[in-house]
Amino acid sequence: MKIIAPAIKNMPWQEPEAVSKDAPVWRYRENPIIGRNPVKGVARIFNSAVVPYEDGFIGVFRGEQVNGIPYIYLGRSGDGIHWDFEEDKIHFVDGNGKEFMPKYAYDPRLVKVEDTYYVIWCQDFYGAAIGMAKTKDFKVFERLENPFLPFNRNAVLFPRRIHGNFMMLSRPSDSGHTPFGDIFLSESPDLMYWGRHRHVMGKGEEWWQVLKIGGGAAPIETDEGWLLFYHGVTGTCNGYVYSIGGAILDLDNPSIVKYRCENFLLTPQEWYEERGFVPNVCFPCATVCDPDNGRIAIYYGAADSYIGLAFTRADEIGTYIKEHSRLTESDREMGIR
Ligand code: BMA
Repeated sequence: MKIIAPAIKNMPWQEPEAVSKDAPVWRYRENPIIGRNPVKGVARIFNSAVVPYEDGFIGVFRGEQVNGIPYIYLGRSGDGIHWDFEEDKIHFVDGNGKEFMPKYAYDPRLVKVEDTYYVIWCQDFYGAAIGMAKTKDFKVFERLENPFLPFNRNAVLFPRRIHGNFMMLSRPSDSGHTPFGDIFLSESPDLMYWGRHRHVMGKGEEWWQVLKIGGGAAPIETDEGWLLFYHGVTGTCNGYVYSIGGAILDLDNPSIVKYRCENFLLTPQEWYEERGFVPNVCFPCATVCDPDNGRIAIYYGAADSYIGLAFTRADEIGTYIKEHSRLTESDREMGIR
Protein backbone atom coordinates (compact mmCIF):
# COMPACT_ATOMS: atom_id res chain seq x y z
CA MET A 1 0.00 0.00 0.00
CA LYS A 2 1.50 3.31 -1.12
CA ILE A 3 0.68 6.64 0.50
CA ILE A 4 -0.23 9.47 -1.88
CA ALA A 5 0.71 12.70 -0.10
CA PRO A 6 3.40 15.38 -0.21
CA ALA A 7 6.79 14.31 1.17
CA ILE A 8 7.65 15.70 4.61
CA LYS A 9 10.82 16.40 6.54
CA ASN A 10 11.57 15.43 10.17
CA MET A 11 8.81 12.88 10.43
CA PRO A 12 8.50 11.80 14.10
CA TRP A 13 9.51 8.15 14.17
CA GLN A 14 10.74 5.34 16.39
CA GLU A 15 11.24 1.70 15.42
CA PRO A 16 9.33 -0.86 17.49
CA GLU A 17 11.15 -2.58 20.33
CA ALA A 18 9.79 -5.98 19.39
CA VAL A 19 7.75 -7.49 16.57
CA SER A 20 4.07 -7.17 17.44
CA LYS A 21 2.03 -10.34 17.86
CA ASP A 22 -1.06 -8.44 16.84
CA ALA A 23 -1.66 -5.18 14.96
CA PRO A 24 1.56 -3.56 13.65
CA VAL A 25 1.01 -0.35 15.65
CA TRP A 26 3.47 0.56 18.38
CA ARG A 27 3.59 3.38 20.91
CA TYR A 28 6.30 6.01 21.19
CA ARG A 29 8.31 4.84 24.19
CA GLU A 30 8.49 8.31 25.76
CA ASN A 31 4.68 8.76 25.71
CA PRO A 32 2.81 10.81 26.69
CA ILE A 33 4.30 13.56 24.56
CA ILE A 34 2.21 16.23 26.30
CA GLY A 35 1.66 16.03 30.05
CA ARG A 36 -0.63 17.85 32.46
CA ASN A 37 -0.72 21.66 32.92
CA PRO A 38 1.07 22.27 29.60
CA VAL A 39 0.40 26.01 29.50
CA LYS A 40 -0.87 28.67 31.90
CA GLY A 41 -4.61 28.35 32.43
CA VAL A 42 -4.83 24.91 30.78
CA ALA A 43 -5.05 21.77 32.90
CA ARG A 44 -4.97 19.15 30.14
CA ILE A 45 -4.34 18.90 26.42
CA PHE A 46 -5.66 15.90 24.50
CA ASN A 47 -7.69 14.98 21.34
CA SER A 48 -5.71 17.30 19.05
CA ALA A 49 -4.52 17.52 15.46
CA VAL A 50 -1.28 18.45 13.76
CA VAL A 51 0.02 18.97 10.21
CA PRO A 52 3.46 19.52 8.70
CA TYR A 53 4.10 23.27 8.35
CA GLU A 54 7.14 25.16 7.08
CA ASP A 55 10.18 23.26 8.43
CA GLY A 56 8.30 21.57 11.26
CA PHE A 57 4.76 21.02 12.48
CA ILE A 58 1.82 23.07 13.67
CA GLY A 59 -1.27 21.93 15.49
CA VAL A 60 -4.62 22.82 16.99
CA PHE A 61 -4.96 21.46 20.51
CA ARG A 62 -7.90 20.82 22.73
CA GLY A 63 -7.01 22.69 25.91
CA GLU A 64 -9.20 22.07 28.93
CA GLN A 65 -8.95 25.36 30.79
CA VAL A 66 -8.69 25.44 34.56
CA ASN A 67 -12.33 26.61 34.64
CA GLY A 68 -13.29 23.38 32.86
CA ILE A 69 -14.23 24.98 29.53
CA PRO A 70 -12.41 23.58 26.47
CA TYR A 71 -10.96 25.81 23.76
CA ILE A 72 -8.51 25.36 20.93
CA TYR A 73 -4.87 26.38 21.33
CA LEU A 74 -2.17 26.70 18.70
CA GLY A 75 1.05 24.74 19.11
CA ARG A 76 4.30 24.61 17.14
CA SER A 77 6.99 21.97 17.01
CA GLY A 78 10.22 21.31 15.16
CA ASP A 79 10.08 17.54 15.53
CA GLY A 80 6.35 16.78 16.01
CA ILE A 81 7.08 15.54 19.53
CA HIS A 82 8.08 18.56 21.65
CA TRP A 83 5.48 21.31 21.48
CA ASP A 84 5.29 25.00 22.39
CA PHE A 85 1.83 26.39 22.92
CA GLU A 86 0.49 29.88 22.61
CA GLU A 87 -0.88 31.01 25.96
CA ASP A 88 -3.96 32.57 24.46
CA LYS A 89 -6.64 30.44 22.85
CA ILE A 90 -7.24 30.77 19.11
CA HIS A 91 -9.46 33.78 18.39
CA PHE A 92 -11.90 33.05 15.61
CA VAL A 93 -13.35 35.86 13.50
CA ASP A 94 -16.29 36.15 11.15
CA GLY A 95 -16.06 37.12 7.47
CA ASN A 96 -15.70 40.80 8.45
CA GLY A 97 -12.79 40.18 10.79
CA LYS A 98 -14.94 40.65 13.91
CA GLU A 99 -14.31 38.30 16.83
CA PHE A 100 -16.70 35.34 16.66
CA MET A 101 -15.89 32.91 19.44
CA PRO A 102 -17.77 29.71 20.13
CA LYS A 103 -18.96 29.16 23.74
CA TYR A 104 -16.62 26.20 23.88
CA ALA A 105 -14.63 24.21 21.33
CA TYR A 106 -13.22 20.69 21.51
CA ASP A 107 -11.78 17.74 19.59
CA PRO A 108 -10.30 19.84 16.75
CA ARG A 109 -9.11 18.30 13.49
CA LEU A 110 -6.80 20.15 11.11
CA VAL A 111 -6.75 19.37 7.40
CA LYS A 112 -5.04 21.08 4.47
CA VAL A 113 -7.04 21.11 1.26
CA GLU A 114 -5.32 22.85 -1.65
CA ASP A 115 -3.72 26.01 -0.19
CA THR A 116 -5.93 26.38 2.89
CA TYR A 117 -5.94 24.80 6.35
CA TYR A 118 -9.31 23.92 7.86
CA VAL A 119 -10.04 23.50 11.55
CA ILE A 120 -13.10 21.40 12.34
CA TRP A 121 -14.29 20.98 15.92
CA CYS A 122 -17.27 20.46 18.22
CA GLN A 123 -19.03 23.48 19.68
CA ASP A 124 -22.38 24.78 20.86
CA PHE A 125 -24.90 25.54 18.10
CA TYR A 126 -28.00 25.35 20.29
CA GLY A 127 -26.65 21.92 21.12
CA ALA A 128 -23.38 20.18 20.35
CA ALA A 129 -22.58 20.54 16.65
CA ILE A 130 -19.66 20.95 14.27
CA GLY A 131 -17.83 24.27 13.90
CA MET A 132 -15.40 25.10 11.15
CA ALA A 133 -12.83 27.76 10.30
CA LYS A 134 -10.15 28.33 7.69
CA THR A 135 -6.70 29.84 7.84
CA LYS A 136 -3.77 30.26 5.50
CA ASP A 137 -1.27 31.76 7.91
CA PHE A 138 -2.29 30.46 11.37
CA LYS A 139 -2.80 34.08 12.41
CA VAL A 140 -6.31 34.77 11.13
CA PHE A 141 -8.87 32.00 11.64
CA GLU A 142 -12.09 32.82 9.82
CA ARG A 143 -15.21 30.92 10.80
CA LEU A 144 -17.23 29.24 8.08
CA GLU A 145 -20.91 28.32 8.25
CA ASN A 146 -21.60 25.47 10.64
CA PRO A 147 -21.82 22.51 8.28
CA PHE A 148 -24.40 20.39 10.09
CA LEU A 149 -27.40 20.65 12.38
CA PRO A 150 -27.01 19.54 16.01
CA PHE A 151 -26.29 17.04 17.35
CA ASN A 152 -22.98 16.01 15.86
CA ARG A 153 -19.69 15.94 17.71
CA ASN A 154 -17.22 14.35 15.40
CA ALA A 155 -16.18 15.53 11.97
CA VAL A 156 -13.15 15.46 9.72
CA LEU A 157 -12.49 16.61 6.15
CA PHE A 158 -10.83 14.61 3.42
CA PRO A 159 -7.50 16.17 2.30
CA ARG A 160 -8.69 16.69 -1.27
CA ARG A 161 -11.87 17.15 -3.24
CA ILE A 162 -13.47 14.10 -4.84
CA HIS A 163 -15.44 14.61 -8.07
CA GLY A 164 -14.99 18.36 -7.48
CA ASN A 165 -16.53 18.43 -4.01
CA PHE A 166 -15.17 18.76 -0.48
CA MET A 167 -15.94 15.61 1.52
CA MET A 168 -16.53 15.35 5.24
CA LEU A 169 -17.04 12.42 7.56
CA SER A 170 -19.21 13.04 10.60
CA ARG A 171 -21.05 11.18 13.31
CA PRO A 172 -24.57 12.39 14.13
CA SER A 173 -25.34 11.89 17.81
CA ASP A 174 -27.51 13.00 20.70
CA SER A 175 -26.86 15.75 23.21
CA GLY A 176 -25.33 13.54 25.88
CA HIS A 177 -22.72 10.81 25.91
CA THR A 178 -24.49 9.14 22.97
CA PRO A 179 -24.81 5.37 23.28
CA PHE A 180 -25.01 4.96 19.47
CA GLY A 181 -23.43 6.34 16.32
CA ASP A 182 -22.37 5.58 12.75
CA ILE A 183 -20.05 7.46 10.40
CA PHE A 184 -21.67 9.37 7.52
CA LEU A 185 -20.22 11.20 4.50
CA SER A 186 -21.40 14.59 3.23
CA GLU A 187 -20.30 16.60 0.20
CA SER A 188 -20.06 20.30 -0.51
CA PRO A 189 -19.05 22.31 -3.57
CA ASP A 190 -18.24 25.41 -1.50
CA LEU A 191 -17.98 24.45 2.21
CA MET A 192 -21.29 26.21 2.78
CA TYR A 193 -23.93 23.85 1.44
CA TRP A 194 -23.59 20.22 2.45
CA GLY A 195 -25.60 17.35 0.99
CA ARG A 196 -25.58 14.00 -0.81
CA HIS A 197 -25.27 12.41 2.63
CA ARG A 198 -24.22 8.78 2.60
CA HIS A 199 -23.81 6.19 5.31
CA VAL A 200 -20.21 4.95 5.49
CA MET A 201 -19.83 2.59 8.43
CA GLY A 202 -22.09 1.39 11.21
CA LYS A 203 -20.95 0.47 14.67
CA GLY A 204 -19.24 -2.87 14.40
CA GLU A 205 -20.28 -6.30 15.46
CA GLU A 206 -17.06 -6.71 17.40
CA TRP A 207 -17.30 -5.94 21.09
CA TRP A 208 -14.68 -3.13 21.12
CA GLN A 209 -16.75 -1.07 18.63
CA VAL A 210 -20.21 -2.36 19.44
CA LEU A 211 -21.62 0.86 20.92
CA LYS A 212 -20.54 3.58 18.50
CA ILE A 213 -17.76 4.68 16.17
CA GLY A 214 -16.49 8.07 15.01
CA GLY A 215 -14.14 9.37 12.35
CA GLY A 216 -10.72 10.03 13.76
CA ALA A 217 -7.81 11.32 11.75
CA ALA A 218 -8.27 12.74 8.24
CA PRO A 219 -8.32 9.82 5.78
CA ILE A 220 -4.93 9.08 4.22
CA GLU A 221 -4.92 8.67 0.45
CA THR A 222 -3.26 5.45 -0.74
CA ASP A 223 -3.18 3.56 -4.01
CA GLU A 224 -5.66 1.07 -2.49
CA GLY A 225 -8.17 3.48 -1.00
CA TRP A 226 -8.56 5.93 1.88
CA LEU A 227 -6.87 4.60 4.99
CA LEU A 228 -8.99 5.64 7.95
CA PHE A 229 -8.05 5.47 11.61
CA TYR A 230 -11.24 5.88 13.62
CA HIS A 231 -12.41 5.31 17.18
CA GLY A 232 -14.64 2.47 18.30
CA VAL A 233 -16.42 2.45 21.64
CA THR A 234 -17.76 -0.25 23.89
CA GLY A 235 -19.71 0.10 27.12
CA THR A 236 -18.72 -1.66 30.32
CA CYS A 237 -20.16 -1.66 33.84
CA ASN A 238 -17.58 1.08 34.59
CA GLY A 239 -18.09 3.25 31.52
CA TYR A 240 -17.01 3.54 27.92
CA VAL A 241 -13.74 2.24 26.47
CA TYR A 242 -12.35 3.97 23.34
CA SER A 243 -10.06 2.01 21.00
CA ILE A 244 -8.49 2.81 17.63
CA GLY A 245 -9.77 0.92 14.61
CA GLY A 246 -8.75 0.87 10.94
CA ALA A 247 -10.60 0.71 7.63
CA ILE A 248 -9.94 1.30 3.94
CA LEU A 249 -12.58 3.24 2.00
CA ASP A 250 -13.06 3.23 -1.75
CA LEU A 251 -11.05 6.02 -3.39
CA ASP A 252 -13.77 7.31 -5.74
CA ASN A 253 -16.79 6.44 -3.61
CA PRO A 254 -15.63 6.61 0.01
CA SER A 255 -19.04 5.69 1.38
CA ILE A 256 -18.10 2.15 0.35
CA VAL A 257 -15.89 0.37 2.87
CA LYS A 258 -13.47 -1.99 1.10
CA TYR A 259 -11.84 -3.43 4.21
CA ARG A 260 -12.47 -3.01 7.90
CA CYS A 261 -10.30 -4.58 10.54
CA GLU A 262 -12.20 -6.72 13.03
CA ASN A 263 -9.46 -6.26 15.64
CA PHE A 264 -8.67 -2.98 17.32
CA LEU A 265 -5.32 -1.50 16.32
CA LEU A 266 -4.68 0.11 19.71
CA THR A 267 -6.67 -0.16 22.93
CA PRO A 268 -6.03 1.37 26.37
CA GLN A 269 -3.31 -0.53 28.17
CA GLU A 270 -0.65 1.98 29.27
CA TRP A 271 -1.06 4.05 32.46
CA TYR A 272 -1.65 7.27 30.51
CA GLU A 273 -4.47 5.61 28.53
CA GLU A 274 -6.07 3.78 31.45
CA ARG A 275 -5.73 6.47 34.09
CA GLY A 276 -6.81 10.09 33.81
CA PHE A 277 -9.76 12.43 33.75
CA VAL A 278 -11.71 9.84 31.72
CA PRO A 279 -10.05 6.42 32.01
CA ASN A 280 -9.65 4.03 29.08
CA VAL A 281 -9.63 6.39 26.11
CA CYS A 282 -7.47 6.23 22.97
CA PHE A 283 -8.94 8.86 20.64
CA PRO A 284 -7.11 9.41 17.30
CA CYS A 285 -7.40 12.88 15.72
CA ALA A 286 -4.48 13.17 13.29
CA THR A 287 -1.69 11.42 11.44
CA VAL A 288 1.40 12.61 9.68
CA CYS A 289 2.92 10.36 7.07
CA ASP A 290 5.87 10.11 4.77
CA PRO A 291 5.02 8.69 1.33
CA ASP A 292 8.68 7.94 0.60
CA ASN A 293 8.97 5.21 3.23
CA GLY A 294 5.34 4.56 4.24
CA ARG A 295 5.83 5.75 7.81
CA ILE A 296 2.71 6.88 9.64
CA ALA A 297 2.57 8.62 13.04
CA ILE A 298 -0.80 8.65 14.79
CA TYR A 299 -1.61 11.37 17.34
CA TYR A 300 -4.22 10.29 19.84
CA GLY A 301 -5.79 11.68 22.97
CA ALA A 302 -5.18 9.46 26.01
CA ALA A 303 -7.64 9.29 28.92
CA ASP A 304 -8.85 12.85 28.16
CA SER A 305 -5.62 13.97 29.85
CA TYR A 306 -2.60 13.52 27.56
CA ILE A 307 -1.46 13.12 23.98
CA GLY A 308 0.14 9.90 22.85
CA LEU A 309 1.97 9.08 19.67
CA ALA A 310 1.92 5.71 17.92
CA PHE A 311 3.55 4.50 14.74
CA THR A 312 2.84 2.11 11.90
CA ARG A 313 3.85 1.54 8.28
CA ALA A 314 1.43 1.79 5.38
CA ASP A 315 2.24 -1.62 3.87
CA GLU A 316 2.10 -3.44 7.22
CA ILE A 317 -1.11 -1.82 8.42
CA GLY A 318 -2.71 -2.23 4.99
CA THR A 319 -1.91 -5.95 5.00
CA TYR A 320 -3.14 -6.37 8.58
CA ILE A 321 -6.45 -4.61 7.89
CA LYS A 322 -7.02 -6.69 4.74
CA GLU A 323 -6.08 -9.98 6.41
CA HIS A 324 -8.46 -9.29 9.30
CA SER A 325 -11.23 -7.61 7.36
CA ARG A 326 -14.80 -8.30 8.33
CA LEU A 327 -17.44 -6.14 6.67
CA THR A 328 -21.05 -5.72 7.68
CA GLU A 329 -23.76 -5.53 5.03
CA SER A 330 -24.13 -1.76 5.43
CA ASP A 331 -20.36 -1.23 5.05
CA ARG A 332 -20.53 -2.58 1.48
CA GLU A 333 -23.44 -0.37 0.41
CA MET A 334 -23.31 3.02 -1.32
CA GLY A 335 -24.99 4.21 1.85
CA ILE A 336 -28.25 5.64 0.57
CA ARG A 337 -31.70 4.28 1.37
C1 BMA B 1 -16.40 11.80 23.61
C2 BMA B 1 -15.80 13.15 23.34
C3 BMA B 1 -14.29 13.07 23.45
C4 BMA B 1 -13.81 12.32 24.66
C5 BMA B 1 -14.57 11.02 24.83
C6 BMA B 1 -14.21 10.30 26.11
O1 BMA B 1 -17.81 11.87 23.64
O2 BMA B 1 -16.28 14.07 24.27
O3 BMA B 1 -13.80 14.38 23.54
O4 BMA B 1 -12.45 12.02 24.53
O5 BMA B 1 -15.96 11.29 24.82
O6 BMA B 1 -14.52 11.08 27.23
